[in-house]
Amino acid sequence: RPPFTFHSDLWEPEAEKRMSAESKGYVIGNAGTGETARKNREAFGKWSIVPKRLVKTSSLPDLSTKVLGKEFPFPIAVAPVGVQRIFNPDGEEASAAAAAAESVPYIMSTASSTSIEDVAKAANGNGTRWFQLYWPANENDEITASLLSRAKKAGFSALFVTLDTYILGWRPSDMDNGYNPFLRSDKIGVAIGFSDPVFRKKFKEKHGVEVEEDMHNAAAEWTRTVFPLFSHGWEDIKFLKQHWDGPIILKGIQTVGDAQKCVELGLQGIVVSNHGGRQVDGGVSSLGVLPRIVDTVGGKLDIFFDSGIRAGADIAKALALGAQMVLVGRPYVYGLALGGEQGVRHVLKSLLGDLELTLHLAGVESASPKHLNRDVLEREDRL
Ligand code: HOC
Repeated sequence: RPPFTFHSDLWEPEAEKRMSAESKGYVIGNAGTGETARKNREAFGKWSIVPKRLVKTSSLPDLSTKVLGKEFPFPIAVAPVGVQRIFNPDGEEASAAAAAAESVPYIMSTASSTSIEDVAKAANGNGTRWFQLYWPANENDEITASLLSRAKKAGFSALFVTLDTYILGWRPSDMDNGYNPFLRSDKIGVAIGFSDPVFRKKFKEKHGVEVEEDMHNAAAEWTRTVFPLFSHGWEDIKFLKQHWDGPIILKGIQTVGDAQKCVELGLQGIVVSNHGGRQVDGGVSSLGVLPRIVDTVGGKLDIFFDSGIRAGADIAKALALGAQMVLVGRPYVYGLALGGEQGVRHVLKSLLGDLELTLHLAGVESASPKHLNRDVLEREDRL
């Protein structure tokens, strides 16, 4: 039994006790020495909330936020996490249903262990669904177009394109386990690829057999398709625009220059993220780079944030520094491992309750993500 109230430090070890060595290695899997992941967490401690007193308020904080031209009741989204069936047999369907039940957008990973169409059915078509793309190389543009058209048809309304994962990082925990969930005997990460008509057609043309007749080779090919080794360039964004008529948000932005390019290209948003410290070791903290990016492009596109969120106060700090919505990743994976859909719901509800109380007690007159700003924070080293 997990401790009842969600607390990341308690739920993480409890969840890990229930996982296989591979699943555990995968979820904790940071790049290299773990320095980036560590800095992600430490960065939150560098900013402190300074509560003001006798600030007369008569209502609880309004947690609503506006992104992609729409109002959302809460400033969090469920981050794209792959292969969720390794944590619970209900996998992505449970997380998507939980997100819909809690009125939180669900971002579906290309590396899901469930197909696009099945995730769309999970919440009886309810809830906001966004699709995350691991972007195949130009030679596989036809596959990219197929994924985007399937996502559109299944009611996914925004496209989050992950830019920092053209190859997976140096992750000792996965390497020790010889772990690639796509290549496991149950091929758990390939649901989207194996159900894709264009991937299937191309595989047959190349190898003369159906995907099911040479599963191992097909899984390896799908791995190479979505993690193609080399990055695209800015000039390739036009392909995405031609094939996706909704909002496009680039995920993995860490520099002011890249954020400015997104504005120039007329994109709707960015996710300031370092992939939870799973890709580049010795990197900058995601929260550390957020303020300068907000100062340069804030108001010109929507700013999402992820990497290191574990509690309500973390969400409050990211919002106060200028993010409009925050993506929650590992915490809901622990909820999924411990309690399926209900576990994910519990984590989401707890984070939002914790955020609401934190803002309420911070003595902010208009404690809403829309009005929150740096006045509520101080740099700890300047106190
Ligand atoms: C080879 C399968 O974003 C991560 C994910 C990528 C998942 C695919 C792993 O682990 O950071």
